[in-house]
Amino acid sequence: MFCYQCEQTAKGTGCDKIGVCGKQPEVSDLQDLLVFALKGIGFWANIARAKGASDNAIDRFVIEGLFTTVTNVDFSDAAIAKIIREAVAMRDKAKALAGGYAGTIPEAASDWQPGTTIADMAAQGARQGVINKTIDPDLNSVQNIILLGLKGYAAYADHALILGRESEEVYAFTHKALAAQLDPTLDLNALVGLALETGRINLLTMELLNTAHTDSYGHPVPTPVQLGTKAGKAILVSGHDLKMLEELLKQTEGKGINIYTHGEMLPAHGYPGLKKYNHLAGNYGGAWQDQAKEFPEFPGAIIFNTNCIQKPADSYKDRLFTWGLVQWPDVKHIDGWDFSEVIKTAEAGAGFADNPGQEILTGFGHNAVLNVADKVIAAVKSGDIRHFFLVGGCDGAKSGRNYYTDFAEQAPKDTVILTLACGKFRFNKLDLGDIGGIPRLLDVGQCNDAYSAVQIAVALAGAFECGVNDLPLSMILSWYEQKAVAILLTLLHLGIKDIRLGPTLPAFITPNVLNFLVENYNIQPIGESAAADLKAILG
Ligand code: SF4
Ligand code: SF3
Repeated sequence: MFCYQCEQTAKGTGCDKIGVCGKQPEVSDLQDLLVFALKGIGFWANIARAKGASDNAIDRFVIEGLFTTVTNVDFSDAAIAKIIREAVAMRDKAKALAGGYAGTIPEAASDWQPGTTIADMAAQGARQGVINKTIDPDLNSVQNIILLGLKGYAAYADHALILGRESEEVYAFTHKALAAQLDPTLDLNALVGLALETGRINLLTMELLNTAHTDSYGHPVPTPVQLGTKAGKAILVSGHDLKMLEELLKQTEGKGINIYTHGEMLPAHGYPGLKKYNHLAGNYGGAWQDQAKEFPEFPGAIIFNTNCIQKPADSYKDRLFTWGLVQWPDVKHIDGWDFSEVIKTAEAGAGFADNPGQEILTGFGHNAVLNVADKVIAAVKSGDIRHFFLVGGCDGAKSGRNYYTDFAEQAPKDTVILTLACGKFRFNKLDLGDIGGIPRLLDVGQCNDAYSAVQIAVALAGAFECGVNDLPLSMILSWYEQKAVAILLTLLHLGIKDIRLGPTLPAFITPNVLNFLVENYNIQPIGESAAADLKAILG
């Protein structure tokens, strides 16, 4: 195995024996074979589309296949082997749709067949890893940046699809970019162009998902979220999928079961169409990396609908469920929309007693923030707000991530912090007060709500008649998995400069590619201390 797609990769260079995330070598090799198969599908689907032919089943399959390989989604060798077999059938379908091709057919798009056993398939995958020694390392680096960006937005496209939204433009680009992975004639310029285009398509996908969310559940409104517990049986929902949460809320109504959010589900509380359920009781626990510590104490059923699942301890494994593309070997998987088994498990659990706790605020999507735009603009003009920070992104286990807590704590009182994604758990319980009624900490939502943050920044730039780079706004980002890569590409596509990124820089970026990013975008690693960075930014 060799995998270097996430921030916690071994020694900062790559996992080559077992994943730090818990991914077994065989699973990693199977994921590589799946990606290889998806490139082959992309090759043919891209040709077919140029001739005016497409197939929605292929389009959707590729998105789901890519999302399957995102960090902390699918740890099941049997599940991935099944998807590989389906992928080969999809490739043949795409090839038939393309109706012939006169050029050279790359190996990934040839008529290769998967081995009969999982071990055979893993051995095939081991030969198709992400490091391609036959090409220049910088080209390979940008190829992998594109691939990881595709994986990232595939997650968002999948959530949008579950709510009935999809985009031909997203599908067409995905196939084009997968095909490009097999094209040895593309030079660095062409690949960098594709990487920025990946960022544009991610923006489009996040917009699609935002529309799907707000059309289904209304625009988020500022909402206090209980961190304590309510008497009753309990189910904990972790992940990003709002539709799955809604279905569970419907199926548990009037049953004396309370639903708690975990991690990236926290912003669900801000949506009128979800907060209307009285038994959406609160948020339990911190970000994903704390689950092994927090889940044993949860007295009910727990269900993951997307990343980030970790190896479950025996103390809660029999109360744990997966849904959608998430799979862990020997953990019960709910296929479809019937959650009765989860409900039964919750009913058998002890449940919580009444124990009210702290309340935190969520629900500051672009609609809510722009509703008070006049107030915000006046506060900037009067000098009451000196600077905005977007402190957002993924959380993770590294100790260096304390930087983000320090940053929020030490940001001067005349600054406002916008935050999103699970990195917020580092500081969302701090009472940062307000500036003339505007809370100093605004939770914009999930990682995909980076779309909302972009809308806020663009609206502010419009109000001040300047570019986003000229706003008193600094972006302090934390990354962990591939959705963060997609979002970073979006920010680069928008021409946003001076981003500070941490806790460490990605292993898949070569020194030359990093130089390119520094020269063109002044992207920089977070500094030694939050205090020093705050001083450098604010002067
Ligand atoms: Fe290692 Fe991250 Fe890959 Fe897991 S996803 S194997 S931790 S690089
Ligand atoms: Fe977190 Fe896994 Fe990235 Fe959606 S839940 S941000 S890490």
